[in-house]
Amino acid sequence: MALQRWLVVSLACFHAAALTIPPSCNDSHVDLSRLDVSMDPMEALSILQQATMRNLYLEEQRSMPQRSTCSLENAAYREHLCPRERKGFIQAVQCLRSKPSIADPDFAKAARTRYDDFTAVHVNLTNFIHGTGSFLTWHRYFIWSFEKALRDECGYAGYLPYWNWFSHADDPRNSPVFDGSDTSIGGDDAYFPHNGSAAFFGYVPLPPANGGGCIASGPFKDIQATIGPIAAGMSGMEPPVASFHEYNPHCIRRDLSPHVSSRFFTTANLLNLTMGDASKTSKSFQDEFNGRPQDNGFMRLHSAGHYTINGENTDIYTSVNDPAFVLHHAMIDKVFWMWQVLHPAESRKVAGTLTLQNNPPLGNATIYDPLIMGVNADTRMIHELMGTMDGTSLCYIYA
Ligand SMILES: [Cu+2]
Repeated sequence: MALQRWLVVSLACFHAAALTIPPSCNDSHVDLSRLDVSMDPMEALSILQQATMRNLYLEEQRSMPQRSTCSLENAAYREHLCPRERKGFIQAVQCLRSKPSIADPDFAKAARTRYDDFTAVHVNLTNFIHGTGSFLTWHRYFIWSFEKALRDECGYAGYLPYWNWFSHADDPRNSPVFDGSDTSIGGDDAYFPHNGSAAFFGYVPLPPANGGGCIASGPFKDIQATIGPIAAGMSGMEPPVASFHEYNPHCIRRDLSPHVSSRFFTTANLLNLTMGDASKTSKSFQDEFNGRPQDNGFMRLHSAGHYTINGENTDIYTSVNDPAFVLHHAMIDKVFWMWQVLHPAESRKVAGTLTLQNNPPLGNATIYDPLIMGVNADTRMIHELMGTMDGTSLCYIYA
């Protein structure tokens, strides 16, 4: 039944992208020994996806019929969207950007729209949700809340798409995500001369690419944000605001660059995270995902996404202002989900501190720490966001 449903969902839009990731739920075997650092990362991702689905299927067979209300039969699928579906997603994001903020002005004085309510909670909590034990679960809950708002408040019938980093890693400008077409989230085609970006708070200098200007194409052409910038790493950006409560209309800049994506969106990095040394423990997985700035600016996949897009994405506080944020973090969540399913013994553990760079030192995170979403969703504990099919509000998987 689960296999049948997968086919129905995948074929509904009849797009080739989904068909390249076949369901392997009841295949007899997924040969993980085929994984090799020399293979194309898209192929490696496909094999990992098949192995993940097979594990979920086998787990479901073992635990039936006691399983929670969430199953492969009724779980939401976040998948590649065909152009028509992408338009639906884009229209819903635009809808959220047109609705008034409902946040308390004491919390989000510069917010004007429902979209800004999401930026605001990310900004206010930045020092407690990055480089911390809550990083992966907080951002999982964040994009889920965003997806829920699109569906409940803007009539979106689908689920979140994700930016597949490994497609067009050598040429992100021509990715369907960023190619400037009306089914993309826009490009970076307004050239703006600048001196590049300084990643990791200045540790890692990056060269400029060919964009850098405001979004000048696609459905988010000329959009403005009102919160920030606060700590942008790209040169020439508007000066930082004195306070994140300061109302500061400014455009969303990008400078799509293969410099980082071609170096870090590799098969070796994907396999290290999901099956290699970094996959062994919850701590090593999170450390590797977040990067090791002390190690010659080794970025890994989270930071690599932000510094492939550049512009507003170089601001750890206000990167949410760019609609690309949610697509990037959906891909992070997909890799997190795959790792969890493939490493069940470690998948429910949390590692890390409570503050960015442990400053101020407030101790280690536990699974009972709160994940705060402001007006966007109820406060939950970390352990409630650990599984995407655990019978909490979450009930989704990735295709
Ligand atoms: Cu973040």
